[in-house]
Amino acid sequence: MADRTIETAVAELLRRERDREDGGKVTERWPDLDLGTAYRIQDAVLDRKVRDGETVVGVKLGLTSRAKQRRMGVDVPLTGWLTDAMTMAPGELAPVGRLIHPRAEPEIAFIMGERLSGPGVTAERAMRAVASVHAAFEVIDSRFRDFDFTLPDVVADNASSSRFVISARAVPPDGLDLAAEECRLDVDGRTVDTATGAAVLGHPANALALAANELAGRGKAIEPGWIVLTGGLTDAHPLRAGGTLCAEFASLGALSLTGTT
Ligand code: 0L1
Ligand code: MG
Repeated sequence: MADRTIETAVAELLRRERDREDGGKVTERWPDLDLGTAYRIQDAVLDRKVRDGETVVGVKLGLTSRAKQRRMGVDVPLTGWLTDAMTMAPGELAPVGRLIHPRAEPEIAFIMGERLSGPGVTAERAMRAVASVHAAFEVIDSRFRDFDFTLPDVVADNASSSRFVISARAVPPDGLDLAAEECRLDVDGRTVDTATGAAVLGHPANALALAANELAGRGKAIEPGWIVLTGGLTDAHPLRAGGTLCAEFASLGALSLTGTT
């Protein structure tokens, strides 16, 4: 990054995504980058994408599990944007050949039935706004070398967002115990991880409420019809061309994701 302006950071992050190139942290050149400015960089990247024709389809939470926070060395959850260009249909091959160093993680996703606007949103209020619950995979692809970042870096980089897929099967939220929802993750037919929904801030509804309250600070709300990815239940695993990840959820069903060149 050549200097300390939002415009320079935005241009560099967009260039790396386009050119499939990772690089050093924003904070190497801008050590006192604060969280508010990092979110302004994130919003400005989104504005550029929207100007270029992309549409916002939802929001994502990142670093909502303690295990992942410990591994990435960042102990605060964050939010980012989802656009139509990141969306994959179930069964669609993930274009890993067009990405930098993709990793994938199973998540619980919501489709919103009502607008959810903070501040002061509780987990109970958040769940009442949910229309349906889905199994999901997120493909993350940090624009920083070796996924090495601080909190302001990963916020500026839209929480490493790249692609995502949610199951076609829509499960009504009533009657689900999402804290106890079990998930088994297989990579190329071998079980590598298991978790429950409690891994996501104790309950995925806590992540949804957190997103609504964080967005309120940016003058925004979660809109009806939007998708919310609540955060990885397990560690993220490398996604390779020809490799397949399969997440088997107890109530939400199974979802698989295969990479291609
Ligand atoms: O969705 C996520 O949890 C990713 C947040 C950013 C951290 C990472 O790149 O692992
Ligand atoms: Mg994620």
